[in-house]
Amino acid sequence: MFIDEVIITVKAGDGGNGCLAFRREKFVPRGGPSGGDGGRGGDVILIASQHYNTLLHLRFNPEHKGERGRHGEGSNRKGREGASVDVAVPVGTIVYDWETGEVLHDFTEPGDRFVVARGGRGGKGNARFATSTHQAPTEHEPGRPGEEKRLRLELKLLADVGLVGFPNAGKSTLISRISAARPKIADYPFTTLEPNLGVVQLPNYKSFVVADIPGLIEGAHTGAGLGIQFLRHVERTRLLAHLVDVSEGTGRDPAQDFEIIMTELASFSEELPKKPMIVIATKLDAAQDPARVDALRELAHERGFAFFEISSITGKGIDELKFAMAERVGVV
Ligand SMILES: Nc1nc2c(ncn2[C@@H]2O[C@H](COP(=O)(O)OP(=O)(O)OP(=O)(O)O)[C@@H](O)[C@H]2O)c(=O)[nH]1
Ligand SMILES: [Mg+2]
Repeated sequence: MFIDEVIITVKAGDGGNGCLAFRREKFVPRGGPSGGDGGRGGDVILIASQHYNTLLHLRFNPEHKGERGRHGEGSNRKGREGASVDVAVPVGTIVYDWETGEVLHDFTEPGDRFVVARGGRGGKGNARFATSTHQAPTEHEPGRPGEEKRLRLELKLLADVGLVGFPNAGKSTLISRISAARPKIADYPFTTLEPNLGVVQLPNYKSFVVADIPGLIEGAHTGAGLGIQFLRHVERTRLLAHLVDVSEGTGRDPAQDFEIIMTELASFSEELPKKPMIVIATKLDAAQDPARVDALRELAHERGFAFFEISSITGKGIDELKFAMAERVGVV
Protein backbone atom coordinates (compact mmCIF):
# COMPACT_ATOMS: atom_id res chain seq x y z
CA MET A 1 0.00 0.00 0.00
CA PHE A 2 1.29 3.43 -0.77
CA ILE A 3 0.81 5.81 2.11
CA ASP A 4 0.21 9.32 0.97
CA GLU A 5 -1.96 10.78 3.67
CA VAL A 6 -1.61 10.89 7.42
CA ILE A 7 -3.28 12.70 10.29
CA ILE A 8 -1.10 13.93 13.12
CA THR A 9 -1.50 16.18 16.13
CA VAL A 10 1.00 18.80 17.09
CA LYS A 11 1.09 20.59 20.41
CA ALA A 12 3.55 23.36 21.07
CA GLY A 13 4.85 23.75 24.60
CA ASP A 14 2.91 25.88 27.07
CA GLY A 15 4.59 28.96 28.40
CA GLY A 16 5.95 28.77 31.93
CA ASN A 17 4.15 30.69 34.66
CA GLY A 18 5.42 34.00 35.88
CA CYS A 19 6.69 33.89 39.43
CA LEU A 20 5.48 35.73 42.52
CA ALA A 21 8.44 36.52 44.76
CA PHE A 22 10.03 39.30 46.77
CA ARG A 23 13.62 39.91 47.46
CA ARG A 24 14.37 38.83 50.99
CA GLU A 25 17.81 39.57 52.16
CA LYS A 26 19.46 40.53 55.36
CA PHE A 27 20.11 44.27 55.49
CA VAL A 28 17.86 44.93 52.52
CA PRO A 29 14.59 45.99 54.02
CA ARG A 30 11.56 45.81 51.80
CA GLY A 31 13.36 44.19 48.90
CA GLY A 32 11.26 44.71 45.82
CA PRO A 33 9.34 42.19 43.75
CA SER A 34 11.62 39.64 42.15
CA GLY A 35 9.41 37.08 40.44
CA GLY A 36 10.87 36.19 37.01
CA ASP A 37 8.94 35.57 33.82
CA GLY A 38 8.05 32.13 32.63
CA GLY A 39 9.93 30.74 29.63
CA ARG A 40 8.34 30.44 26.22
CA GLY A 41 7.08 27.02 25.17
CA GLY A 42 8.83 25.16 22.35
CA ASP A 43 7.43 25.28 18.81
CA VAL A 44 6.61 22.37 16.60
CA ILE A 45 8.43 22.84 13.31
CA LEU A 46 7.92 20.83 10.14
CA ILE A 47 10.98 20.50 7.95
CA ALA A 48 11.13 19.17 4.41
CA SER A 49 13.70 16.40 4.16
CA GLN A 50 15.00 14.44 1.23
CA HIS A 51 15.54 11.44 3.44
CA TYR A 52 11.87 10.58 3.38
CA ASN A 53 9.81 9.63 0.34
CA THR A 54 6.63 8.75 2.17
CA LEU A 55 4.67 9.77 5.24
CA LEU A 56 4.92 6.28 6.67
CA HIS A 57 7.21 7.29 9.54
CA LEU A 58 4.49 9.64 10.81
CA ARG A 59 1.80 7.03 10.68
CA PHE A 60 3.48 5.24 13.56
CA ASN A 61 4.34 8.43 15.36
CA PRO A 62 1.32 10.70 15.10
CA GLU A 63 1.88 13.05 18.07
CA HIS A 64 4.51 15.70 18.35
CA LYS A 65 4.93 18.00 21.31
CA GLY A 66 7.12 20.97 21.97
CA GLU A 67 8.61 21.18 25.45
CA ARG A 68 6.87 23.38 27.97
CA GLY A 69 8.62 26.54 29.12
CA ARG A 70 9.96 26.46 32.68
CA HIS A 71 8.28 28.60 35.28
CA GLY A 72 9.90 31.83 36.33
CA GLU A 73 11.71 31.82 39.63
CA GLY A 74 12.59 34.19 42.42
CA SER A 75 15.59 36.53 42.19
CA ASN A 76 14.29 37.61 38.78
CA ARG A 77 15.22 34.35 37.17
CA LYS A 78 13.43 33.85 33.92
CA GLY A 79 12.24 30.31 33.18
CA ARG A 80 14.16 28.48 30.49
CA GLU A 81 12.53 28.24 27.06
CA GLY A 82 11.04 24.92 26.08
CA ALA A 83 12.88 23.08 23.32
CA SER A 84 11.27 23.05 19.89
CA VAL A 85 10.63 19.81 18.14
CA ASP A 86 11.43 19.20 14.47
CA VAL A 87 9.28 16.87 12.44
CA ALA A 88 10.68 15.74 9.08
CA VAL A 89 8.32 15.43 6.15
CA PRO A 90 9.11 14.52 2.55
CA VAL A 91 9.41 17.26 -0.03
CA GLY A 92 6.04 17.57 -1.73
CA THR A 93 4.02 17.34 1.47
CA ILE A 94 1.04 19.63 1.78
CA VAL A 95 -0.10 20.48 5.28
CA TYR A 96 -3.79 21.01 5.92
CA ASP A 97 -5.56 22.09 9.05
CA TRP A 98 -7.64 19.02 9.73
CA GLU A 99 -10.55 20.98 11.15
CA THR A 100 -10.88 23.77 8.60
CA GLY A 101 -9.32 22.10 5.58
CA GLU A 102 -7.18 25.20 5.07
CA VAL A 103 -3.79 24.70 3.42
CA LEU A 104 -1.20 25.79 5.97
CA HIS A 105 1.92 25.05 3.98
CA ASP A 106 3.18 23.42 0.85
CA PHE A 107 6.70 21.98 1.03
CA THR A 108 8.46 22.28 -2.29
CA GLU A 109 12.13 22.69 -1.33
CA PRO A 110 14.35 20.50 0.80
CA GLY A 111 15.23 22.25 4.05
CA ASP A 112 12.07 24.35 3.98
CA ARG A 113 10.92 25.00 7.59
CA PHE A 114 7.48 25.86 8.77
CA VAL A 115 6.47 26.61 12.36
CA VAL A 116 3.14 24.86 12.49
CA ALA A 117 2.39 25.33 16.19
CA ARG A 118 3.79 28.21 18.18
CA GLY A 119 4.85 27.80 21.77
CA GLY A 120 2.92 29.73 24.38
CA ARG A 121 4.37 32.93 25.74
CA GLY A 122 5.72 32.75 29.26
CA GLY A 123 3.72 34.58 31.91
CA LYS A 124 5.12 37.77 33.39
CA GLY A 125 6.52 37.55 36.88
CA ASN A 126 5.44 40.03 39.50
CA ALA A 127 8.63 42.08 39.07
CA ARG A 128 7.19 43.30 35.76
CA PHE A 129 4.19 44.83 37.43
CA ALA A 130 6.11 47.15 39.69
CA THR A 131 5.59 50.88 39.20
CA SER A 132 6.47 53.84 41.34
CA THR A 133 3.06 53.78 42.93
CA HIS A 134 2.73 50.05 43.07
CA GLN A 135 5.87 48.76 44.60
CA ALA A 136 4.80 45.45 45.97
CA PRO A 137 2.79 43.89 43.14
CA THR A 138 1.41 40.44 43.65
CA GLU A 139 0.17 40.13 40.08
CA HIS A 140 1.83 37.46 38.01
CA GLU A 141 0.59 35.73 34.90
CA PRO A 142 0.18 32.12 34.06
CA GLY A 143 1.96 30.98 30.88
CA ARG A 144 -0.09 30.94 27.70
CA PRO A 145 -0.97 27.58 26.25
CA GLY A 146 1.01 26.42 23.22
CA GLU A 147 -0.92 26.04 19.98
CA GLU A 148 -2.44 22.66 19.40
CA LYS A 149 -3.55 21.47 15.98
CA ARG A 150 -4.67 18.44 14.20
CA LEU A 151 -3.11 18.27 10.76
CA ARG A 152 -3.71 16.31 7.65
CA LEU A 153 -0.54 15.79 5.68
CA GLU A 154 -0.87 14.87 2.10
CA LEU A 155 1.97 13.79 -0.11
CA LYS A 156 1.47 14.05 -3.78
CA LEU A 157 3.63 11.44 -5.38
CA LEU A 158 6.52 13.29 -6.88
CA ALA A 159 6.55 11.28 -10.04
CA ASP A 160 8.05 12.59 -13.24
CA VAL A 161 5.72 10.73 -15.54
CA GLY A 162 2.08 9.90 -14.89
CA LEU A 163 0.37 7.06 -16.74
CA VAL A 164 -3.26 7.73 -17.53
CA GLY A 165 -5.82 5.83 -19.52
CA PHE A 166 -8.75 3.48 -19.41
CA PRO A 167 -8.76 0.46 -17.10
CA ASN A 168 -6.99 -2.46 -18.79
CA ALA A 169 -5.05 -0.11 -21.07
CA GLY A 170 -1.87 -1.79 -19.88
CA LYS A 171 -0.57 0.87 -17.48
CA SER A 172 0.52 -1.52 -14.76
CA THR A 173 2.00 -3.90 -17.30
CA LEU A 174 4.06 -1.06 -18.74
CA ILE A 175 5.39 0.09 -15.37
CA SER A 176 6.34 -3.49 -14.54
CA ARG A 177 8.18 -3.63 -17.85
CA ILE A 178 10.23 -0.48 -17.40
CA SER A 179 10.80 -0.46 -13.62
CA ALA A 180 11.21 -2.83 -10.70
CA ALA A 181 7.62 -2.14 -9.58
CA ARG A 182 5.46 -5.26 -9.59
CA PRO A 183 1.88 -4.09 -9.36
CA LYS A 184 -1.01 -6.43 -9.79
CA ILE A 185 -1.92 -7.01 -13.42
CA ALA A 186 -5.13 -8.66 -14.55
CA ASP A 187 -7.52 -8.70 -17.45
CA TYR A 188 -10.38 -7.08 -15.59
CA PRO A 189 -10.95 -3.35 -15.15
CA PHE A 190 -9.86 -1.55 -11.99
CA THR A 191 -7.12 -3.95 -11.07
CA THR A 192 -5.13 -1.02 -9.74
CA LEU A 193 -6.85 0.54 -6.74
CA GLU A 194 -3.94 2.54 -5.35
CA PRO A 195 -1.21 4.38 -7.23
CA ASN A 196 2.04 2.51 -7.82
CA LEU A 197 5.38 4.16 -8.21
CA GLY A 198 8.18 2.76 -10.28
CA VAL A 199 11.73 4.00 -10.66
CA VAL A 200 13.02 3.70 -14.20
CA GLN A 201 16.79 3.24 -14.33
CA LEU A 202 18.68 4.45 -17.36
CA PRO A 203 22.01 3.25 -18.69
CA ASN A 204 23.55 6.62 -17.75
CA TYR A 205 22.80 5.83 -14.08
CA LYS A 206 20.09 8.44 -13.99
CA SER A 207 16.52 7.59 -13.23
CA PHE A 208 13.02 8.95 -13.25
CA VAL A 209 9.83 8.04 -11.45
CA VAL A 210 6.66 6.82 -13.10
CA ALA A 211 3.28 6.73 -11.40
CA ASP A 212 0.69 4.16 -12.41
CA ILE A 213 -2.73 5.22 -11.23
CA PRO A 214 -6.16 3.58 -11.35
CA GLY A 215 -7.94 3.64 -14.69
CA LEU A 216 -10.42 6.32 -15.71
CA ILE A 217 -13.71 5.84 -17.49
CA GLU A 218 -16.30 8.11 -19.01
CA GLY A 219 -17.98 10.10 -16.25
CA ALA A 220 -15.15 9.50 -13.77
CA HIS A 221 -15.41 13.16 -12.78
CA THR A 222 -18.94 12.47 -11.55
CA GLY A 223 -17.72 9.50 -9.60
CA ALA A 224 -18.05 6.72 -12.18
CA GLY A 225 -15.61 3.88 -11.67
CA LEU A 226 -13.03 4.90 -9.11
CA GLY A 227 -13.50 8.60 -9.81
CA ILE A 228 -10.81 11.07 -10.75
CA GLN A 229 -9.33 11.87 -7.37
CA PHE A 230 -6.26 9.82 -8.21
CA LEU A 231 -5.34 12.42 -10.80
CA ARG A 232 -3.96 14.50 -7.98
CA HIS A 233 -1.05 12.08 -7.99
CA VAL A 234 -0.10 13.07 -11.52
CA GLU A 235 -0.92 16.75 -11.16
CA ARG A 236 2.71 17.64 -10.61
CA THR A 237 4.38 15.28 -13.01
CA ARG A 238 6.34 16.76 -15.85
CA LEU A 239 4.82 14.47 -18.41
CA LEU A 240 1.58 12.61 -18.86
CA ALA A 241 1.74 9.37 -20.79
CA HIS A 242 -1.69 8.66 -22.16
CA LEU A 243 -2.12 4.95 -22.87
CA VAL A 244 -4.73 3.84 -25.36
CA ASP A 245 -5.45 0.17 -25.95
CA VAL A 246 -5.67 -0.26 -29.72
CA SER A 247 -6.44 -4.00 -29.67
CA GLU A 248 -9.87 -5.16 -30.73
CA GLY A 249 -10.36 -6.63 -27.26
CA THR A 250 -11.76 -3.39 -25.89
CA GLY A 251 -14.78 -3.38 -28.19
CA ARG A 252 -14.33 0.41 -28.27
CA ASP A 253 -12.84 2.93 -30.66
CA PRO A 254 -9.31 4.03 -29.62
CA ALA A 255 -9.76 7.58 -30.92
CA GLN A 256 -12.93 7.92 -28.92
CA ASP A 257 -11.26 6.47 -25.82
CA PHE A 258 -8.61 9.11 -26.21
CA GLU A 259 -11.19 11.91 -26.28
CA ILE A 260 -13.03 10.53 -23.26
CA ILE A 261 -9.88 10.54 -21.15
CA MET A 262 -9.01 14.07 -22.31
CA THR A 263 -12.44 15.22 -21.16
CA GLU A 264 -11.94 13.62 -17.76
CA LEU A 265 -8.53 15.25 -17.39
CA ALA A 266 -10.07 18.62 -18.18
CA SER A 267 -12.79 18.05 -15.59
CA PHE A 268 -10.13 17.52 -12.95
CA SER A 269 -8.34 20.78 -13.61
CA GLU A 270 -7.73 23.27 -16.35
CA GLU A 271 -4.01 22.76 -16.07
CA LEU A 272 -3.92 19.03 -16.56
CA PRO A 273 -4.71 18.90 -20.29
CA LYS A 274 -2.08 21.61 -20.86
CA LYS A 275 0.70 19.43 -19.47
CA PRO A 276 3.20 17.92 -21.88
CA MET A 277 1.72 14.65 -23.04
CA ILE A 278 2.68 11.73 -25.17
CA VAL A 279 0.20 9.26 -26.59
CA ILE A 280 0.96 5.55 -26.46
CA ALA A 281 -0.91 2.95 -28.46
CA THR A 282 -0.70 -0.26 -26.41
CA LYS A 283 -1.11 -3.98 -27.12
CA LEU A 284 0.13 -3.69 -30.70
CA ASP A 285 0.63 -7.47 -30.70
CA ALA A 286 -3.12 -7.91 -30.33
CA ALA A 287 -4.22 -5.24 -32.77
CA GLN A 288 -5.39 -6.71 -36.07
CA ASP A 289 -6.75 -3.64 -37.79
CA PRO A 290 -4.07 -1.03 -38.57
CA ALA A 291 -6.79 1.55 -39.27
CA ARG A 292 -7.44 1.78 -35.53
CA VAL A 293 -3.82 2.69 -34.88
CA ASP A 294 -3.70 5.06 -37.83
CA ALA A 295 -6.75 6.98 -36.65
CA LEU A 296 -5.28 7.40 -33.19
CA ARG A 297 -1.90 8.46 -34.55
CA GLU A 298 -3.54 11.05 -36.76
CA LEU A 299 -5.55 12.42 -33.87
CA ALA A 300 -2.48 12.61 -31.64
CA HIS A 301 -0.46 14.42 -34.27
CA GLU A 302 -3.32 16.78 -34.95
CA ARG A 303 -3.21 17.77 -31.29
CA GLY A 304 0.56 18.09 -31.35
CA PHE A 305 1.36 15.02 -29.24
CA ALA A 306 4.22 12.65 -29.93
CA PHE A 307 2.92 9.16 -30.67
CA PHE A 308 4.36 5.78 -29.70
CA GLU A 309 3.35 2.21 -30.42
CA ILE A 310 4.22 -0.51 -27.96
CA SER A 311 3.58 -4.06 -26.91
CA SER A 312 4.50 -4.88 -23.35
CA ILE A 313 4.21 -8.56 -24.26
CA THR A 314 6.70 -8.62 -27.16
CA GLY A 315 8.71 -5.61 -25.97
CA LYS A 316 8.11 -3.70 -29.17
CA GLY A 317 8.70 0.03 -28.78
CA ILE A 318 9.47 -0.18 -25.05
CA ASP A 319 13.07 1.03 -25.22
CA GLU A 320 12.21 3.91 -27.53
CA LEU A 321 9.40 4.88 -25.20
CA LYS A 322 11.64 4.78 -22.17
CA PHE A 323 14.17 6.97 -23.87
CA ALA A 324 11.51 9.41 -25.05
CA MET A 325 10.15 9.74 -21.51
CA ALA A 326 13.64 10.27 -20.10
CA GLU A 327 14.32 12.94 -22.67
CA ARG A 328 11.11 14.76 -21.87
CA VAL A 329 11.69 14.77 -18.12
CA GLY A 330 15.24 15.96 -18.66
CA VAL A 331 17.36 13.04 -17.49
CA VAL A 332 19.28 12.28 -20.66
N1 LIG B 1 -1.74 -8.70 -25.65
C1 LIG B 1 -1.34 -7.79 -24.78
N2 LIG B 1 -1.90 -7.72 -23.57
C2 LIG B 1 -1.47 -6.80 -22.69
C3 LIG B 1 -0.44 -5.91 -23.01
N3 LIG B 1 -0.23 -5.10 -21.96
C4 LIG B 1 -1.11 -5.48 -21.01
N4 LIG B 1 -1.87 -6.51 -21.45
C5 LIG B 1 -2.93 -7.19 -20.71
O1 LIG B 1 -4.00 -6.29 -20.48
C6 LIG B 1 -4.62 -6.57 -19.22
C7 LIG B 1 -4.67 -5.32 -18.39
O2 LIG B 1 -3.37 -4.91 -18.08
P1 LIG B 1 -3.04 -3.99 -16.83
O3 LIG B 1 -1.60 -3.64 -16.96
O4 LIG B 1 -3.51 -4.60 -15.58
O5 LIG B 1 -3.94 -2.73 -17.18
P2 LIG B 1 -4.12 -1.39 -16.35
O6 LIG B 1 -4.16 -0.28 -17.34
O7 LIG B 1 -3.13 -1.31 -15.27
O8 LIG B 1 -5.60 -1.60 -15.78
P3 LIG B 1 -6.27 -1.04 -14.42
O9 LIG B 1 -5.30 -1.26 -13.34
O10 LIG B 1 -7.47 -1.89 -14.27
O11 LIG B 1 -6.58 0.38 -14.68
C8 LIG B 1 -3.81 -7.68 -18.59
O12 LIG B 1 -4.46 -8.90 -18.80
C9 LIG B 1 -2.49 -7.63 -19.33
O13 LIG B 1 -1.84 -8.89 -19.38
C10 LIG B 1 0.17 -6.02 -24.30
O14 LIG B 1 1.09 -5.29 -24.69
N5 LIG B 1 -0.33 -6.97 -25.14
MG1 LIG C 1 -3.34 -1.33 -13.32
